[in-house]
Amino acid sequence: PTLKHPPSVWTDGTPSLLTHGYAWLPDHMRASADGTVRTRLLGRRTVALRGPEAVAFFYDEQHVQRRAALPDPVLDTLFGQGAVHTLDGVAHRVRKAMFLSLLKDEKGVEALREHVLLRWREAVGRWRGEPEETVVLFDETARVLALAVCDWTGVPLPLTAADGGQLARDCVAMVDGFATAGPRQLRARHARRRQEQALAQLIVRVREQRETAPDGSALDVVARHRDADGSVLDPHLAAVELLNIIRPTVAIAWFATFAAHALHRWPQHRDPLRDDASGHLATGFAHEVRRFYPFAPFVGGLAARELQWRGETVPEGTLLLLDLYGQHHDPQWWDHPYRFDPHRYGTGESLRHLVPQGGGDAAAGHRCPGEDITVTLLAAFVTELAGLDVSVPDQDLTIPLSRIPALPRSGFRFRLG
Ligand code: PAM
Repeated sequence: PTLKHPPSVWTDGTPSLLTHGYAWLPDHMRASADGTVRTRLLGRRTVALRGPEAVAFFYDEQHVQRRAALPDPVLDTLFGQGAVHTLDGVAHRVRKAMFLSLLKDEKGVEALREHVLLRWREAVGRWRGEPEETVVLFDETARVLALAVCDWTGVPLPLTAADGGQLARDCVAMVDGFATAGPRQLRARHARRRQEQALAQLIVRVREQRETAPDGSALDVVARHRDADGSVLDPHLAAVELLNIIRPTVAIAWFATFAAHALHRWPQHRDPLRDDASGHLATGFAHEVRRFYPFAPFVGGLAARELQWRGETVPEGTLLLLDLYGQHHDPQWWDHPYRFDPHRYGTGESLRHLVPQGGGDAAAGHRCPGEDITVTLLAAFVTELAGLDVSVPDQDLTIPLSRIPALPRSGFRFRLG
């Protein structure tokens, strides 16, 4: 949809963002003469940027601060109050190191992949037992991921329901409801409250040694973590950060569903993926899914002081947005950006401009620390999905860009065989 009103610093863009979704910022960018968008969001002066130079500018810690940047409707649903996303400087680095420490050795990404494959094969076995049944891929991958991430984090099941269903549904609800003022926002808040409460009680039991957390597991590490000031996290905050491991892992279900959509839409990739012993093609496919499909529209932070951006003065406290989705479809950085091409990363186009989970450095800055997890698990799903013989009944596979987060409307339904 084209914008009826040009971007303006006089009118608030929030209602327009909520109705245009992923198209909002790219539409503004097209209408802007200099590739920078000036508007207001939630009443705050906002400047939106795009491109590699903007990524470097935005991820300079001297430029952008996260404290007070995220509004409550996002914190009360998606990330949690007090989360690592809201910290700056030393406090941020110390908390962030807790997340990174979980991915260091053989107990890290590879172990999580093994858990996911085990749970996935369990699910495939069940579907084989009921060949008439139609599977909704989004729901099933969310459940598989919820079970696997509990296995990996040491969070005992059943926390709320033995099949991982409730945890999966709650994590999905938290992500699904962060960018809306409608009923999905309320569902997300409710889901977060329920899981925070259950996990805070679990942390207390672990600390009182009424529950064992496997040595070095995420549950153990979060329960014992000390912040920059030397204090352990209060149980509620520990629950928030435990959820910041569990929920984003479950959210890989969005990418897995997009991958199934891509395999269905461009079936020519299926056979090469079946013969892809090295896994290179599956990894390229995973990257291309993360570039091509809509997930995080942009990231934001506040100007830490008065800044200069391309000769323009940006006042302290301005909300700075980095246009991730738009950058991934800008022909300045991508050859035929609307072509789905899993080979593009091996032939010149680099991962440098690929920022679906943020840019900069994961250890020093706010880039997602789970990016390796995402790529590894998504590539595993791509390989598994390419290897399955499925029939895809008629369904609505359109992906409305007006809805954040987006998903094929049907969730991708299929039958085995
Ligand atoms: C997760 O953490 O569960 C992974 C899913 C996150 C998807 C969306 C990320 C959006 C990023 C930032 C939101 C910024 C909103 C700023 C509003 C001013």
